[in-house]
Amino acid sequence: MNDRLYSVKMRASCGGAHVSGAEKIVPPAAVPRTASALVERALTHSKGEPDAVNVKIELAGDILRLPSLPARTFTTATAAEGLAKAAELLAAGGVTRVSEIFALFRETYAMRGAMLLDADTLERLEPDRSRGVRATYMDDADSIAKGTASGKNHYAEAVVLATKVLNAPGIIAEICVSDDPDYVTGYVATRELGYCRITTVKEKGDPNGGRIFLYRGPREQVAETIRFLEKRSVVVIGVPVLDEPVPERRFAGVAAELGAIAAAGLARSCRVLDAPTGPVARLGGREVAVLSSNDYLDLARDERVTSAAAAAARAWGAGSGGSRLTTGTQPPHDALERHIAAFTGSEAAIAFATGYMANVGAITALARKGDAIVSDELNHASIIDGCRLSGADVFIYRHNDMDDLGRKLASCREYRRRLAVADGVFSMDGDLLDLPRFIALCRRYDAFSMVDEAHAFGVVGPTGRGLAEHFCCERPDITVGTLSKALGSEGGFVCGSRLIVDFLRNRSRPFIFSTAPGAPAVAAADAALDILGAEPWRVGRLRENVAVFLKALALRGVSAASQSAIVPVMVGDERRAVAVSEALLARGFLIPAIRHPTVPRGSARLRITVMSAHTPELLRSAADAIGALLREF
Ligand code: WAQ
Ligand code: MG
Repeated sequence: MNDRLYSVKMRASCGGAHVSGAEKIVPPAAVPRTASALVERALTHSKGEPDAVNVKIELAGDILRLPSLPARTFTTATAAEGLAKAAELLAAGGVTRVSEIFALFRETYAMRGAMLLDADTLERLEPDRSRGVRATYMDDADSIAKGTASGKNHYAEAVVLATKVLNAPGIIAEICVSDDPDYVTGYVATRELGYCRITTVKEKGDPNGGRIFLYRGPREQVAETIRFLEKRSVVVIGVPVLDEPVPERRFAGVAAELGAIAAAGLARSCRVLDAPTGPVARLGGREVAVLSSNDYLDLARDERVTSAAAAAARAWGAGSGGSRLTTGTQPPHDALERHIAAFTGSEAAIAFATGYMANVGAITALARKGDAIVSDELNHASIIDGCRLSGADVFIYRHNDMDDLGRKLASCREYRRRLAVADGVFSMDGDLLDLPRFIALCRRYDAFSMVDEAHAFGVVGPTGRGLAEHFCCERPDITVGTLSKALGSEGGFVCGSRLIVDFLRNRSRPFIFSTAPGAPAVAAADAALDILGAEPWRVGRLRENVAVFLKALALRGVSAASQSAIVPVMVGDERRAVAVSEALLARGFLIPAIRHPTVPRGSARLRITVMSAHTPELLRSAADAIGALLREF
């Protein structure tokens, strides 16, 4: 870079009033053509023909090189929209009293320079109020490198100016509206947000415009700030290329979709239950009975389980710090997997971070393009997602219709591999898979049998070991279970033969690419499994509670059936289901309305889950309320 640079400044006026001005910092060889380009610009300015043009050429002093502010564009359709955006940006930059600041633009028109305002008191700080403060001696490094005075480029010149201004001591923001009646674009610049172009900030034809610099700092420093703005030579490096403004339609599309969900009565949000997981919670400061938890055996808050989690956190850390195949496997992971295998009578087990991942991970590992999956129409979303992700051809059979399953399997003989998959307990209906026939059909057609026992584990079978125990039959090839429901912790698992488990460890992407569950959750599940083994009465208590509840509903004329701890009460219409659910909450019962897309449209329902910790009195009063409200609505 040439050491000697010249500042070339142009100023045009008419009848003594400022018309236009511009400047460049250029090497000596570029001075003549720069001067002539600026004069040409003065004579063709849209604000009018000048009667005097001043050109000043002087050696620039010491040059301060500053990186450009980042720049972005906001597309606005009207002046009002643009000013609202400017207000929002200024507020984000810590400037309040924005409307009072905008009102001052009525006074800036005749000024050559900018208003310098105290950002908080709005006092004028510049000594010459009719002239204002002029930021000068600055240019874009690129135009110096090229040695040219490129034609007027509102944008690049404004970025250069704003970069210098925001580097002046105490300046926290700048707002600019062009005084060119044909140029409606302006900007707000702050230190954090950079240069924010706003495509429309005034009406076309409006000659009013100006600049306001906002200062926050000691009064003694103001003179230094003005000296910096008016005298210091600055070259700005890397002015960003001006992007085509892109209107932000993507958010509008999402907002419309969300609006449609709400309009259909299907909006959802999370409510905060302010209590440990269990049969009672606090909701909005009120105590409610929870009849919708998956913590079937009341183990999530059991002292033995929470102590195991706390001890594991101290012994092994809160998180595992890695995936299972890198650094995430610790003694608790190994112990839990052996414990699950022993409890279920399987050769081996493999733990996943969630039950969802266990389903997706098993299905996508075992089936791919060229394979066939035969899946119950009411299977859980995680099974459906696993089927879709696998790339296999998917055949849906009618809910629990083993004849249909047989036909579908028979039609898939030509595929490389077949996998039949079903929920053990169907999560929205509470009924059981016909496991013996399911396994027999899979055998006949050499298909993998896979059953998700998320809602069966700890619930179904005399000691909670699931469907095989209930039906006194063998296990499917692949059993998926969860640590998050009856075991009161979090995570999922697959158990089966050593072959299958070894295969999943090598092929299951959610297993391979997820961070291993933390030792506290793993140790909690292990402790809960100990309790489940030692206290099978919990499973019996749960079954008795379900019987009490079903009988109470029947006595009140509400028909419901269940072979698990999930009791659906059919309502049908989505809004009616929501109304009943809300009325139940008002009476202190937390029972959600299950709607589309979880269940088919028009089959909305109340979904009650019974816990071993519910008292028969509570279950009877819940049945009372359900019966009364179904009649009322
Ligand atoms: N220092 C201080 N204030 C100035 C300076 C300066 N060097 N130059 C102009 N002003 C004040 C003065 O009051 C003008 O009337 C007012 O600002 C507007 O100046 O597309 O063209 O040169 O990204 O008309 C912004 C958008 C264009 C650019 C701004 O301002 C884009 C523009 P103008
Ligand atoms: Mg102008």
